[in-house]
Amino acid sequence: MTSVLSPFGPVEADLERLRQNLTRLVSAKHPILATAAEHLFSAGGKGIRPAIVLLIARATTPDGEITPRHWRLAEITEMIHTASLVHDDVIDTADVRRGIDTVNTLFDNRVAVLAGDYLFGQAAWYLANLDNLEVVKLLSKVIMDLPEGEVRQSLTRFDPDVSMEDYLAKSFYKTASLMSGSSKASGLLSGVEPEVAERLFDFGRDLGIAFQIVDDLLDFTASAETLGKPVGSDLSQGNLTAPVLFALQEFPQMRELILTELEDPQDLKQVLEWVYQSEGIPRSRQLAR
Ligand code: GRG
Repeated sequence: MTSVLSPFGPVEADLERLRQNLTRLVSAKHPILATAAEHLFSAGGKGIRPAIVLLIARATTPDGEITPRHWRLAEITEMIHTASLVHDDVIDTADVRRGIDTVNTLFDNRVAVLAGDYLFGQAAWYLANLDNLEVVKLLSKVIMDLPEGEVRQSLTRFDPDVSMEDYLAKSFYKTASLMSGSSKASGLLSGVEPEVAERLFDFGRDLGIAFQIVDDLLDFTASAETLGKPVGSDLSQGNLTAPVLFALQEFPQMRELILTELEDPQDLKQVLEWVYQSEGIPRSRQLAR
């Protein structure tokens, strides 16, 4: 539903068209590969990344129009994002994504890895066809950044010595790189001045970091219905998310608890809840602090 307060209001109908286009663009010949590659598109997703591309197009083209090349960039951006989700679910052995079965659950890990590869290849194909070398370089760098972020997350699980700098770097690679790269690319396709293109990159980067922090908080506080996946899945895997980083800075016992104290030190959600409880902070106020 379109809300007057939604920042996506001006592109809400465009996003619907984009979702239909994405399914049509999958041209894998083998039916299993085609079904697997389309699977997450069928559940939609919030479409934040393509919405940003389309909004920047409207703000930077002379008549506020979305050109065919901006459309294609929005589709490429969502393909890259979806490919990374498909691979991420294999790494995390996740069952549910966007409220439906993950590709690895619907088929198996082999098909999911190949479907993610297919989507990355398809994104590269359409990217090359945009015929803009600077945009190709920008988004190729994004595709390199995604595993950079994932490996940083994987290798720091349950590590209470992770710093805020580590957290911000990981969040940039994993989440903000795609938002910054595609924001700048949208401006470049409109022919904006280099200085404006850099500001668009900064905008996407800051938005991406903020988005990751909110995503981390929701993993601790939301409900499974609103999240489209189980709550606490990041914490139960030992990811050092924003509320953990905050508690590590605020409460000295947090570090010790992660290392030793709890019966099951592998569940950071339990550790966090225990610390908030011992500090006398009711659940309703945990977010407000
Ligand atoms: C590039 C080969 C290659 C591998 C990718 C697995 C991996 C390496 C990267 C994972 C990157 C990842 C999954 C980051 C998570 C970012 C994030 C906050 C996702 C959730 O975004 P939403 O909430 O999702 O916008 P929807 O479903 O709404 O699109």
